[in-house]
Amino acid sequence: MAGRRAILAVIALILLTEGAGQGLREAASARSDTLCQRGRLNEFLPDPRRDWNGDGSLDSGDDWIELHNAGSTPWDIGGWKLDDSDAPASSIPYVIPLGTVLPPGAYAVFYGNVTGIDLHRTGDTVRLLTPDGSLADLFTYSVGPNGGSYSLTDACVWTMALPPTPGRANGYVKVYLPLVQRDASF
Ligand SMILES: [Ca+2]
Ligand SMILES: [Ca+2]
Ligand SMILES: [Ca+2]
Repeated sequence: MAGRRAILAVIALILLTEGAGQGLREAASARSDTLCQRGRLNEFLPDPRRDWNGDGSLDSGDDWIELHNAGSTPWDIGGWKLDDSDAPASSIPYVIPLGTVLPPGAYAVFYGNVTGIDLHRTGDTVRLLTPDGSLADLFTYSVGPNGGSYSLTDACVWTMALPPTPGRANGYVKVYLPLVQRDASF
């Protein structure tokens, strides 16, 4: 064959979240359908290994918490609060600015440099509180995800098995590998 060279492949690696229910490293808590179908904690990253907030430094400011409006109506999160463990020495809750509204299907990410919340690397509790301080959602973890995030799957189960996706749907993303030209003789 001329040149004995061939374009071997364009590989579209598409891993879909539908399979996320299998092989989870941690399925810490299944949650009620009611909670999963409305506004909720959706993902968080407690042990950053990169400059997630893009401010040029790597520190606890790169922790982040993601909220998601899984409901069908706008979610006014102004006045709602984010916090870590409610232990006495804990930081005070972060109050989401008034006027913050998440449309249906939207995501919002709150970084540690804004919230002042430094989630513990090896274990902590992430809490979402209503404006009156009532507990709306929480997740407690005892194993650090080593630079990764805890994500809520489509099956509404927390897992460490998915890559971090701040501001986007949880799950694997489409990765298109470049054209590869190789000598077909080997
Ligand atoms: Ca940073
Ligand atoms: Ca942290
Ligand atoms: Ca996400």
